[in-house]
Amino acid sequence: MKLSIVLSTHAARFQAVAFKGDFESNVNKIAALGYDGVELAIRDPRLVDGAELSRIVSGHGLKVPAIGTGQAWGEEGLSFTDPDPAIRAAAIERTISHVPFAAQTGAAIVIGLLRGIVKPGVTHVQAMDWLVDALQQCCAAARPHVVRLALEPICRYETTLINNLTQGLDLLERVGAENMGLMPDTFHMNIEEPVIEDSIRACGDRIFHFHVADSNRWYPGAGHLDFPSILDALFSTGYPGFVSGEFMPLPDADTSARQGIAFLRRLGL
Ligand code: LER
Ligand code: MN
Repeated sequence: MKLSIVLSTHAARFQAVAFKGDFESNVNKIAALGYDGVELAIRDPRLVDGAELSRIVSGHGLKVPAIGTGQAWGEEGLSFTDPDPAIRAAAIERTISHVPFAAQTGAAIVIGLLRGIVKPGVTHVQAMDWLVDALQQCCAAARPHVVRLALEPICRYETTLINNLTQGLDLLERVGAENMGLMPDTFHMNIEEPVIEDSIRACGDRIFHFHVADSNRWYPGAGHLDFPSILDALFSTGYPGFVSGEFMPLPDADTSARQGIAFLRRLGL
């Protein structure tokens, strides 16, 4: 099993990110703990030096399996489904601006909360139409660079747009792009899926990236999720990618990262 962990390139408000702060020392720590990759949360590619990030990451023998984009929503309010067309256009432009670094590193671009929530005065149907249109534009821009996008089903407490994998698969049908897939997150699936393993198996080869946290959003092993069974379902689809830790830095970032990898490695997958 290839394991990565989410690392923010800047301090961020989102609490379920284990490592924030000084980039190189965090990469160093993550590599020393035995992870194979870092998933980078990047608010705006213009604020980072992609070549320098790549140099640091690969210098520690790590890969970048995915780029998280949610800070553009969390810190700036950009979304594909905002009633203001200028904000929707900025969200599309921001997503497309991740393509060069994604192409350089082979990372998938994750679409989490950048999809937005259904704002007052907007119907769900309208929001879905905007979402489909935005994803089609982003996928078309990414395709020539062989870059993939991964939409994350997110639980009802954070959005009303695409809460579960079935809705995610329906969305993929509507978008109709082969470089668009899903990123299931075990924390969200624990809330939304009737049977987590069945939902994963139904995705087949449409899983482009995968987040793990336990039921309480602590590191895997700290809650009651059945990770041997969940990961068995994931790998039964032929999933070749990374299992990426996105959990709260509790009791502290170092302990959570260490305990998470120790638990997952013990599974022997
Ligand atoms: C991001 O990957 C995620 O899981 C969301 O809960 C962000 O709010
Ligand atoms: Mn997630």
